[in-house]
Amino acid sequence: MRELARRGETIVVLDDLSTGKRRNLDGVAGEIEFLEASIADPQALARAARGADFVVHLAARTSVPRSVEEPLETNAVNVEGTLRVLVAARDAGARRLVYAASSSAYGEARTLPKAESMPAAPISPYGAAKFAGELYARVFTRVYGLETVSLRYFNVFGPRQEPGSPYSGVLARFLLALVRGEDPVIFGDGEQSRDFTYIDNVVDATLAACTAPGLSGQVLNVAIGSRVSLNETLRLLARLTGRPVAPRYEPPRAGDILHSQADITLARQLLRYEPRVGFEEGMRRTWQWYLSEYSPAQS
Ligand code: UD2
Repeated sequence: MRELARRGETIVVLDDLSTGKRRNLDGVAGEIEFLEASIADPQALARAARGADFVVHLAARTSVPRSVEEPLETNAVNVEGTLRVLVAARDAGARRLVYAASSSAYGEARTLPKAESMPAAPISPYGAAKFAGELYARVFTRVYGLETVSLRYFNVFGPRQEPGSPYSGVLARFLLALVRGEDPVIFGDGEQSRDFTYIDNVVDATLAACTAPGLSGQVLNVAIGSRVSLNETLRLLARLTGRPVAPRYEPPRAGDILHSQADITLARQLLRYEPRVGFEEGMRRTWQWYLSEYSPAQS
């Protein structure tokens, strides 16, 4: 949002604030038309999409374990909701829709790194629903001529990510625990690994995907292209923060993938994408933000 505002674009945001906060738009709120509404609401969607050249569809019900507990709700938002956004973009005559797909589509695929040419094999309701969104996007390209691009984001993190729910992303949860002087929880032995991707890289790829030529119907990985285990992550955090880190180990979660790492060759070629912020630098910036936002002295 901030980058779009910086570029002087006209921006409409539709968000039901089910996980985000109005405050996250501080500093750019004056440059944005904000509609507090859900993607389940076709009228609100039509209003938001009216006159849009590009629709970036980021709304989702995240979390693998929540999808295991509530598969119907996950489907309603991530599949039906995505379908509604596609319909609204089509009806508004948008030039292109960029869909936030997920690395969870790869599921059990054991080969690393994971390339777009590998078959999708999701192992959670969340992964299945996000993959279904890709299929719908491609079908809309083929049947209605709406240009679509699906970006498989790999474990995005950074400032403003909500840390307060059991379903929040693991790095947000780790950082909140450290700020509060609590022990982070690891589900499993901590040797599972992720291609944690700092938000600025995701913004670069997403904006490039709006305008790069010849992309319609494509599915592309967006990541850093390396992986780090949860145990290594906590060791790095101990070093960056200078605080003691003693994780509590609990049983692994259902639907969890063991290792995740992207091949980003295609995004490099087609989007001229290059991750600008590495994992460690991203963690440093994110820690600073959590520190200023959540330190006991601040709240
Ligand atoms: C999946 C997708 C990711 C994104 C996300 C949205 C994969 C590989 N990634 O993320 O791209 O779509 O879903 O929700 O499918 N964990 C702990 N302690 C905690 C919290 C989590 O140990 O307090 C573990 C968790 O069991 C998992 C890892 O950390 O092994 C990452 O969990 P997550 O919920 O941050 O993200 P993940 O990989 O399910």
